[in-house]
Amino acid sequence: MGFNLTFHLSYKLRLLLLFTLCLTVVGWVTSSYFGDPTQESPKTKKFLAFFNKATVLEKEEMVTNRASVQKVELKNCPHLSPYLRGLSKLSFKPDLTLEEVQAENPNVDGGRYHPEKCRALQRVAILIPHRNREKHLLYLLEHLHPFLQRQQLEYGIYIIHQAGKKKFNRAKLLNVGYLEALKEENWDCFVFHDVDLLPENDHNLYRCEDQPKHLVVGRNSTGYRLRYKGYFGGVTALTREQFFKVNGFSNNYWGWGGEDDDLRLRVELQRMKILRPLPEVGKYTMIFHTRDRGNEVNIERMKLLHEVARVWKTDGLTSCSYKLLSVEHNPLYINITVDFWSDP
Ligand code: UD2
Ligand code: MN
Repeated sequence: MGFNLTFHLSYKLRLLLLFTLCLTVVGWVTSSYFGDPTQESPKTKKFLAFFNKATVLEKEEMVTNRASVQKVELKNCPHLSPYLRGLSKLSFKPDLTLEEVQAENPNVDGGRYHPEKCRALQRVAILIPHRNREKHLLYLLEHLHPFLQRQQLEYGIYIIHQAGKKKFNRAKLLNVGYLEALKEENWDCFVFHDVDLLPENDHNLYRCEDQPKHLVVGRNSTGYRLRYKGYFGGVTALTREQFFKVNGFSNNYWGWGGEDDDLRLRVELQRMKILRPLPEVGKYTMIFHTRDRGNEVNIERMKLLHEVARVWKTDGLTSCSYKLLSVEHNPLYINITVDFWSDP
């Protein structure tokens, strides 16, 4: 019986204890649910702060993730840019400065640009042979940057500057431009561009086709007519592969003339065809100039033109040797300065 009483008591006690425990738990739970939120315990506060921070971080991460996804998933730019204006009248401000042109082109970074809102269809390197034509260069930069941006291209402008006073070699400079530009970007398309030629119509697209393209159909000085059949001078566009296939330009044309016809022969030897825009589209203004000192007419040019079929494989990109003096990334262009050893 004594045993029974103890058992009974302890059983009641245990029930009571259990009941009190339940009450405490219910009380605690309800107080933390319905209690004054400003009365949170330091522990709860800490937890809530951590939780809030984690949520903010997670939200931020989602935003950045979305941004990077957007970058990867940028849509291709349209085949025809909506920003084209057609034929435009060119103007030449006599006191134009490089600083002004820089201020007009805040989106160009180290001579390069790419559209913000879409993925350019081609990456284009513009190669400009240069010596002692600073004023022409300034007008070309002023005109070409907005022109190329209206065409929604990804591009880089390279000035290949021949140092020293040796005879000028336009073609070899352009070979250097191709080789050096490819060291920093795998450009799809190369536009070989005289410094003094300004395109008048932005429908003249600075991108490459499945055949080499001659962009200058006519100039102001020649009544906008093609100079002669097969003429391939001034501005041409070849893909990386097309230019590689012809082994680039010849390196042997010192002084004025012939190097453009040589390139045309190389293109024809590879059974490629030359494309041209419509006359209305392929209009250029050439800034007036006289023949430069150090670029006298090359009297060897006819002889060289007869040898193209025999020498093109060994004279060109594969044999282009030069002394690289500097590569500078200026705000509006990449300046490559070279010197050549040989001079006839
Ligand atoms: C024609 C061709 C050009 C080239 C040249 C013969 C056209 C529109 N252009 O130009 O592509 O075939 O005949 O070589 O048909 N340069 C300098 N500094 C110099 C010399 C030349 O920067 O001291 C550069 C400059 O980019 C110039 C280019 O070489 O635009 C061609 O020389 P040019 O303008 O004297 O020859 P041009 O107008 O007869
Ligand atoms: Mn010229």
